[in-house]
Amino acid sequence: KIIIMKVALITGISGQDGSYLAELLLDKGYKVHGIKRRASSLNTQRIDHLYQDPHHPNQRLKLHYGDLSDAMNLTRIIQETQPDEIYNLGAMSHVKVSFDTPEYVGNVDGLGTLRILEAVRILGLEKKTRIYQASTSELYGGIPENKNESGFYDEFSPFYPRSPYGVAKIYGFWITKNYREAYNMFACNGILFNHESPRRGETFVTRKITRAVSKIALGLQDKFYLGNLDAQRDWGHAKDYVRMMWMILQADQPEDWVIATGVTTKVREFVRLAFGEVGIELEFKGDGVEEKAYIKVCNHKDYQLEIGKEVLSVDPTYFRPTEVDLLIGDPSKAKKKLGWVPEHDLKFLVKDMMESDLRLMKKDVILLKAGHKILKQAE
Ligand code: NAP
Ligand code: G4F
Repeated sequence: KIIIMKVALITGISGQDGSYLAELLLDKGYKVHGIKRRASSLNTQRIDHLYQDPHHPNQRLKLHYGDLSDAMNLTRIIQETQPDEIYNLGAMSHVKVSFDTPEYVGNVDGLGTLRILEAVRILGLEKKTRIYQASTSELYGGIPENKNESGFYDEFSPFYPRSPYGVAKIYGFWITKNYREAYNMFACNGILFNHESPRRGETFVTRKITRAVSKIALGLQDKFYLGNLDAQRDWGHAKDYVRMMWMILQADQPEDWVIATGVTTKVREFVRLAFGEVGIELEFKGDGVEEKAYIKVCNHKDYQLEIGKEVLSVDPTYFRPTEVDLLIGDPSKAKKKLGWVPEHDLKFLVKDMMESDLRLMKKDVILLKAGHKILKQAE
């Protein structure tokens, strides 16, 4: 009996989503190819556990050097791997950083999507290869009047991006839709709202919080700084969202899909929840840039911090030139048509991230005791 193994190609395989998606596809029996960038230091920590012996005959994960700014390289990799499914997750994905590197972001996040689509077309793979494009809730820009009647952003809500990242991603969204319509390609956008995990990049707000709270609880750091505490995000767990990426490419028709939890939470509340995981209750005082958080109650036997200690201040460095104030999505279409049900809620997410970062930071306590210097705070 011949078993036909599906082949997937993932750009951005070394990122948060790429690593969970690679795990999922390998579990499903896929051969997985991933594109990684050449860097002066190792950048595959999130997938190293999947890639222990590249010489093993049963190794179903293969990494290729490449970059979304290099059309020849992408075309060659697609030609060599002949994928059934391409997941275009590669991107400079930090909204604040995109204000500092707008041309680069336009090239990689916008034109990079075109390069993938065009390579598939040039190689005559339009019928064979299905394409998932990592679109984003940043496309909506949080404009209040663009929400639907129930107060959510859905597949019909107008876009109004508020950063070079959002503007580049809107090109990726439309070029994907255009290639679907123009060349009958199975190319889909997942409009994903924020999703986090213990593997989230250290400079996104949730991970910055769980890392800092863990360090403060363990006595490795006194306080930390954030930007806009009033921003609201619809935060889900990355594991639920990569499952949906795969479901999108198994659907009968190529379409665009909103993936979200339907619940929105302020950054300040995320801070409270993270401290709650180490038995600490906070008191917030002051307004705007003067706002600070202090320890009000501390009742965990392992984490004893002084009542009244200042643990958080606002630093305007982290404000964005244009902010997306509030995001909340309606995933009804994905639930109804594809049967997607998220398995994790915000409470679980915070717990998962805190447990992981506490484990990680405890290693720093051991290093500190051995006389090593400790990592600087992530920005
Ligand atoms: P991430 O952790 O920042 O990972 C991004 C990946 O893209 C990394 O593997 C990175 O490689 C790679 N990359 C960056 N520049 C590249 C380039 N020039 N050429 C090729 N690869 C490049 O992002 P994520 O959270 O997993 O998100 C995955 C995708 O979904 C991104 O496109 C993001 O914009 C989008 N998205 C994310 C969310 C979210 O909340 N997480 C929501 C909506 C949409 P290195 O490891 O070498 O840096
Ligand atoms: O965690 P963030 O940096 O994520 P942001 O900007 O929402 O973007 C993420 O989600 C998008 C989906 O909507 C993705 F497309 C994108 O790739 C990325 O994954 O910031 C969340 C909020 C913002 O309003 C920000 O102003 O938190 C606020 N914030 C407050 N203090 C901070 C900080 N954000 C960061 N990164 N660092 C702070 O100190």
